[in-house]
Amino acid sequence: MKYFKDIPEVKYEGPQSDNPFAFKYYNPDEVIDGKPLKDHLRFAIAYWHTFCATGSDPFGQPTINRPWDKFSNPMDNAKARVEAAFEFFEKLNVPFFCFHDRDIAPEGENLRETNKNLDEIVSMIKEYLKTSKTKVLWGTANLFSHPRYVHGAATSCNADVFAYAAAQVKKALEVTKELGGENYVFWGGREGYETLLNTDMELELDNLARFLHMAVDYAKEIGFDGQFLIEPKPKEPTKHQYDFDAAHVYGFLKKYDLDKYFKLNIEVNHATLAGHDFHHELRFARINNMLGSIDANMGDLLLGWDTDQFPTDVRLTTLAMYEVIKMGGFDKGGLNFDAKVRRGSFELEDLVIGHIAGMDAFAKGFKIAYKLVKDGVFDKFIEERYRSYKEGIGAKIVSGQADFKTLEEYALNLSKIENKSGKQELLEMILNKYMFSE
Ligand code: XLS
Ligand code: NI
Ligand code: NI
Repeated sequence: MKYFKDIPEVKYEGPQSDNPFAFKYYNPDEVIDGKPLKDHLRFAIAYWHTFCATGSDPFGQPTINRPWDKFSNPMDNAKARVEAAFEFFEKLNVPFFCFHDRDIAPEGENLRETNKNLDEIVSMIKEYLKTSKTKVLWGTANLFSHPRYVHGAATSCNADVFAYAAAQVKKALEVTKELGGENYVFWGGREGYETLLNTDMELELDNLARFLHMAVDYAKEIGFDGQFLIEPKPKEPTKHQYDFDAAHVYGFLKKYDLDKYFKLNIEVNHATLAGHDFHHELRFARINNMLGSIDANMGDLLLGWDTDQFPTDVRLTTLAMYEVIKMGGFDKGGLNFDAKVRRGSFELEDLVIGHIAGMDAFAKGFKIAYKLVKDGVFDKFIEERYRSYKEGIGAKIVSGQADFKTLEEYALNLSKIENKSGKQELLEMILNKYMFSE
């Protein structure tokens, strides 16, 4: 216990508290619907942002200097980072964390050395996990930072790169299994293109599917029973990412017979980059039984990139938790704070405060959403709105008894069509009422 010694253990103090190091709305042990809040929300910390981010951006150098990054040897830094991470997990009493292979251990001279580095850190983490209350929500492989992935990994034009990426994912799967990870994530990294003038889109997509099938087969072979997740994102780093949004990924998985092995990891900021509400992506995933997990952050709508800010917008968290509750809660997934403190928030305590703000916003959102679901506020309205499909011609359409001819006959005899108001303003007013009174 040394890196965060000036920061007290974060406890629930309630909405009256002014203590920046206390939860105001997230009481982990508060039981709602027979389950403590911490099990509803399943918060996770993103190793890369929280322990590796330096605050550098395309215009400027790092602004963040973490005390665990002080060694000249990258393996010494990696070990110090593990110590800092578990100290941090304990301070926040957070149940999970997520990692990329390269966040926890540095690349070596070659793949053998890289794997050796990883093994060393993994055994260290394994020791910590024995006594820690924090577990692994998901693992993944970084197939985008190293220059070898300049043209992509599974969708690279270079078969050697495909092979290298396969070897990396093989190892990352083994490691995720060894650390007890409940999920394994594929985020597209550089799987996309910059220009079609040099791209065989068909081969690249086929190869991506081949790659994912190999991952599924290997997971079976080693007995990894975690949930596979794909994280859609429309652009950045490439101009066009193949895993554009939830609907794209769903179509891709269906085409290649992969849908039964995968669910989706939906990220707020990726949804908005795709021109969707976060709510839209979650709803699409849920109704197709594809909602697996969430990368919890938020963007800035005035900036067109993935700013990965801590989610503090309660309307956003409410509508997100609404979908999670409607799906019956998370199974293996959770809420991973794929979020980083701003470049200007370079003090150590900002890291703690960022997470508290995010956890409070989601706890509050959960409570509001729970009431909305329990009172059937939107359900009742929606049921009434679609009532025409419960009887008469609507019932025939839904049950498959109608065809164009019967519908034409019906329409020819219709004297008048009457529509009703969609009442959007009323529903938004009611949503606000629930938000303000909870
Ligand atoms: C990047 C992604 C990434 C994934 C994990 O935009 O959000 O952080 O979650 O590779
Ligand atoms: Ni993410
Ligand atoms: Ni992202």
